[in-house]
Amino acid sequence: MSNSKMAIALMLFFAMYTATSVNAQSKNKQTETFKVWGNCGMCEKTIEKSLNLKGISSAEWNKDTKMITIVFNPKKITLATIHKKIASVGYDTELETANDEVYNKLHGCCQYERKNK
Ligand SMILES: [Cu+2]
Repeated sequence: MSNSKMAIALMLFFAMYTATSVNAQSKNKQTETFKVWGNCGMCEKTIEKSLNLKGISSAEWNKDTKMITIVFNPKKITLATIHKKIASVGYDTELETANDEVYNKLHGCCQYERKNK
């Protein structure tokens, strides 16, 4: 094989290799959307900050719709853990209810109307 053919073969090999690993990565990504009770922009910061964790690539909460969209790697973090994390900073989710004590410590404007317990 000539040198230039060899170079092309190598390039093709790396292109294929890269494509395969990108594919494998996206297979480990799961996107979930669910409701998180809350009020304002400050809530948004608290909620999203609580999800600054290994295995979570993005977390976006919308104060108008109260819906959060999370992109995560289910091999590194489970959806159940994510719900618990949000509840641990004072916010009710569809699956978890925040502790009253934590809720009471939220800023006055953040004391949203609780979900029906
Ligand atoms: Cu708030």
